[in-house]
Amino acid sequence: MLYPETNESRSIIDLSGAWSFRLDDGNHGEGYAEPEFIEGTLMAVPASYNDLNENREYRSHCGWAYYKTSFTIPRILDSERKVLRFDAVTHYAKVYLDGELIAEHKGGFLPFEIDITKRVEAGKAYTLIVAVDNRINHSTLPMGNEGGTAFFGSDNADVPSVIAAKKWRKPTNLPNFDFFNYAGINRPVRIYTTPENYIDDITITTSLDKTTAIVNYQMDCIGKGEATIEIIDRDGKTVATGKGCNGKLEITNAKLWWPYPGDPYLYKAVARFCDDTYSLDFGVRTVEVKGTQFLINGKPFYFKGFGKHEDSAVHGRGFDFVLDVKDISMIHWMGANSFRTSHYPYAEEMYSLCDKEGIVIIDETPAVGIGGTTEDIYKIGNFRSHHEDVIKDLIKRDKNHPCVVMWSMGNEPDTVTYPDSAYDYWHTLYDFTKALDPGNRPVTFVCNQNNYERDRITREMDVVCINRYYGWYNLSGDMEAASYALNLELDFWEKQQKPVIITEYGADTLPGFHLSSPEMFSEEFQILYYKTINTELDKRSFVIGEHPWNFADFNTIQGPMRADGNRKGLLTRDRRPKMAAHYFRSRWHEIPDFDYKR
Ligand code: E8X
Repeated sequence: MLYPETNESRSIIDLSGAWSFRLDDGNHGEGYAEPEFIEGTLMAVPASYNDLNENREYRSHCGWAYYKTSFTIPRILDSERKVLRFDAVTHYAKVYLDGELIAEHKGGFLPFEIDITKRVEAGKAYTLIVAVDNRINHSTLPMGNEGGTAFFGSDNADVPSVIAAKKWRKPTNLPNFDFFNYAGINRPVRIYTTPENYIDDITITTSLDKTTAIVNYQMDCIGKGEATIEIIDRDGKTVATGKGCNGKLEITNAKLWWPYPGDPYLYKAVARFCDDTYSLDFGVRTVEVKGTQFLINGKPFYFKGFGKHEDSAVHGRGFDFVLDVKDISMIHWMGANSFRTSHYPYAEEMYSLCDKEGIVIIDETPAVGIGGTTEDIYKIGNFRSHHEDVIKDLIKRDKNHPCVVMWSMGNEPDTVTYPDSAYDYWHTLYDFTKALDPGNRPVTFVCNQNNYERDRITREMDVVCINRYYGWYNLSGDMEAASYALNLELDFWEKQQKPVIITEYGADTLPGFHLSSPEMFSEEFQILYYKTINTELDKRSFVIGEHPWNFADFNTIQGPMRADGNRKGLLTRDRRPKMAAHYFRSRWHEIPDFDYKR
């Protein structure tokens, strides 16, 4: 799916700004409210609605919320094809144009679009209503607990039965994941135009023959006409051209895309079809898992970076380009070279920044929280087809980004309570994902099941990605024991002969809390924790990456284990460095991006 662009043949009408808004009051049908009901309250789009009003309901809401705006298409665009595109509506959307339901979409982190050409006339005003459902359960990704327990929240069981029996509380929307369930129109809404005959999608894959790049392209063209493509280098020089909707081009003496501080060289592909034009940046680079190494352009890469979140004060999970630019700056400042889009696909703009800045991405689906029940989630849950849809849409959206080097099918699913069901689910999904990616990238998922001998799937992934908290959640505060336990596990992984990335490890830390003798939550402990674990990781050549959890503090549901959210950040939520950020800055500027482990 192409990201909207303005050029000689295409235009964009941005619907960002102030929309009318109303939380459902329980008296409306499933996802529709009359326009007059939605009058009155101000809401910003794009943004999560949860932190944008002082009414407590905005954070505890469970169900539908309604947004309303209006638009008019300029007469000069009357002859053009018109498409209404939502970059992300979290988690379920119903879209009404002048009262008519024109689309529904499940999934809160990937774009969807509706061709409205035949539904609108230039010069006329239209009312757009979007109903947004924030409910999460065993059929959604991320997964919720349907009135059960929150990831770290209190459990119904501890509510005196006499109260629970009276069902004193409204339906709850408890997450089985550790981030606040921010909801709403979280990313931009636009109407973009194309000519009648247009380019619907472009796929570019590259390979290398010595110093010549082989560029395979496929343009999905709608309508009748001639298609051409032109490859332009960074100096504006045309280095290859082609005719037809698909073909193979060669770039001699090609410049490769390298992670920063290497040169993330980008070429521009200019595709033309009839009167339509679309320009797409792409990079020439190879990715391959070989033995226990992760090769980029044939060289063993070492992942230095983080699990992140799209999370900030006031915006919630709402798109914040300014923050993305700041995050890129902090990533460079710390000497990092990568991050995982934990635990959902991020906004498209961030991937384009990472293409330009040479920052490597592990691209993750919103499949987090699969488990949290004593029953077999793979039997009682109803999420497989949605999971496949999400993977299809993720690859369709991100397939051309050189910064994306691996797909993560999900985070911390239960793989040991019912290991056979888990194996059947994830093994087949791995094959499904592999088959979909034209770029043939490695595929993984991220596991936190400490019972690594009972978990039969993690070891089958192209790269073993494990979240481990020895010294925090287990052997709390005892770093000597943590080091011992970690080594017992690393001995197990050594035998699997797979590359291993520690995709999460960390300690909640209160900035400014200092102790002469390190104890949990102090800044000194966070550094002791990382120094201890990193010393052990450095001894293992098959460990090819370290991603502390988390890049920054982030918001979660309230609960006895969270003091103003999750505080494991190397940075505070407003991106100020804790002492551990300075520790990693000096460590990572010393560690090379390639050939760190021989
Ligand atoms: C944590 C992280 C959480 O924020 C992340 O989204 C997933 C969790 C740790 C592993 N991984 O809690 O800080 C969970 C351990 C459970 C005992």
